[in-house]
Amino acid sequence: MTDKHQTPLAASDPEAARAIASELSRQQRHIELIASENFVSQACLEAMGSCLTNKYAEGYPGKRYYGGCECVDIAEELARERAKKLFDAPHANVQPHSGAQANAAVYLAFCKPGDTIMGMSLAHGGHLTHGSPVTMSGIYHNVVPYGVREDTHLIDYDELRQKARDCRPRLIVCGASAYPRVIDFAAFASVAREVGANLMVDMAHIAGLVATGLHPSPVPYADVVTTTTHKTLRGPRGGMFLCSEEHAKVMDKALFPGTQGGPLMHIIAAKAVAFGEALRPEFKVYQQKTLSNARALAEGLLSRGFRLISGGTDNHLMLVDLRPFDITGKEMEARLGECNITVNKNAIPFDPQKPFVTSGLRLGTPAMTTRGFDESDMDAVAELIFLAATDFDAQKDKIKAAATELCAAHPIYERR
Ligand code: DSN
Repeated sequence: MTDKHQTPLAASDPEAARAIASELSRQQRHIELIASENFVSQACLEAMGSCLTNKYAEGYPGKRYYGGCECVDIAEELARERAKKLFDAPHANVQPHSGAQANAAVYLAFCKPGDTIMGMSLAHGGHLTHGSPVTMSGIYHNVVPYGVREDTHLIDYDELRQKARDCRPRLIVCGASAYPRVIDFAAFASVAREVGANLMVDMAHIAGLVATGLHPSPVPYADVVTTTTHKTLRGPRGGMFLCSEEHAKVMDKALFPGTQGGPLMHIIAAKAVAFGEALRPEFKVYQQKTLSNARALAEGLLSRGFRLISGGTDNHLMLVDLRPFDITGKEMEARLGECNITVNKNAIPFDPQKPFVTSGLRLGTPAMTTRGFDESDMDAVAELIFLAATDFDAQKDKIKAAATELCAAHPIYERR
């Protein structure tokens, strides 16, 4: 091996090293309220940066298309077995590179081009890969969306059933990326059974809550459950699916070779590490704090005059309707970003604004709970958001200083 090949990053490629160092510094100095983000453990980071990235391992443990897979087989078996235990699932596949890839495999396994699928409308809190016309799911299938009720902002289970009776879908997709309430998986399963559809649940946002019993599990109800591994589950960026033994073979084939090639063995090792962490009692305590912090943030916002979609939250996220303050999601995202508070603008149900402007913000507590924020910190964050909405020009320096101070009190990835 040449000397150059063994040179540390900072010396070998200062430009790339600087980008990474800058991002580390940004993460340390900013309050992260993007509901789908989190901070992985040092152990998980280490696994991701390991030599397992060098290994081709197409196939599955014990049945690979390459030699030399005996060590990565151990890592994948660990991840699979821990995932099964965590979610009490008969079969787990930890190879999806992302949630979108896991979902693509389900469409390939259960649907043909032109089949009808139902998914939650993106405009009501659904996900792109649940039938949006700009994705494969929407391009290849006839999509009938369902949504939330205008008066309660809760999933309209009556509408779902009526539409399913009318369109007889091949697959019903359940799951959301901006829905703050508990999802009734039994109701979805009952509709799917009635109309002879398969049911896929994408639990990406709430997987950590499901793993710890703080949200009902979709596993007993769905033909396939998909998820990402990096949101509330706090693992590496990636995906996974769970299913019964009955669907295991067709689903595994739909993932590889159906939609993916070589698995990312370093990421799979990191999934094993994260699932191991999630099996420990302290992970449940973390998830409980994520929920109490979400409630504290919601109450802090409501008491300062913000409106929340559905009136509050049962999970780790909330959707803020900014219209009482006469400001758009786009503007609030920019104002908060200027003050070291990272959020994403988000359409609210029946939003009069365009998707790139929006009337809402989506806020979540998984990341800052990992950093050790408590309920009083969340109330302080609510106050900063209020100041940004009402008195930005006069208060922006004060907001930024307060956000920086809160971050400094809860350090992350500092060398000891
Ligand atoms: N983009 C993710 C989110 O932010 O919710 C979903 O995949």
